Amino acid sequence: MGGGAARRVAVAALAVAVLVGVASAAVYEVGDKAGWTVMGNPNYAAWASSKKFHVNDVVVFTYNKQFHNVVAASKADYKNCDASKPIATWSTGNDSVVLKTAGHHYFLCGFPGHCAAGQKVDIRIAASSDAPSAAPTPEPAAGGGSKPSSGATAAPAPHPNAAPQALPAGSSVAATVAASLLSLAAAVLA
Ligand SMILES: *[C@@H]1O[C@H](CO)[C@@H](O)[C@H](O)[C@H]1NC(C)=O
Ligand SMILES: [Cu+2]
Repeated sequence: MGGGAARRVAVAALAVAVLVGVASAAVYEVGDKAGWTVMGNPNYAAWASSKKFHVNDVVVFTYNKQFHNVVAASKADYKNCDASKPIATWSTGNDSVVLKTAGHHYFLCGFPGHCAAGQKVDIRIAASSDAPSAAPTPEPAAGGGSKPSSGATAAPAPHPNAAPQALPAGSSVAATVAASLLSLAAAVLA
């Protein structure tokens, strides 16, 4: 490979690296190595407070689906360990949840007794983090029937080729840099 080609590859690789860095949010395993369980009574409050969550971060719940699940709950239901009115439920045993809004995201295990035994976690994204909106997560309307308002949804497939325009707000400066690098790479490769 000639020097010119090597340089082109290097520039393209740099542009891709910047793009990927901008597009990727942090991914956290809930409970770290312990996972999502009641075995050993993991301290999920300590786990959550040890992280600094941002909008679009991903939390992964890994567990034996025969014994556990993941329920997104309102603050009141979280407090009362009431899994009867889930905002959303996951049950594959390996569930990635994107935290799409600032504020609290409440999760608990819906299996009898597990939440009361401590299998619950309150994941809070500070309003001052680089959120598209500083508004806290609204409480779901009492009585249910409304659409999930937590902003917690199943993780979409990763988009390694996502265009800079598709990037979340808050990374606009970095996205602009990435876009410039990409155009540079495109120009050099042309
Ligand atoms: C969970 O899913 C992710 C992504 O699909 C995969 O990379 C990972 O190995 C899975 N983990 C387990 C414990 O199955
Ligand atoms: Cu459980």
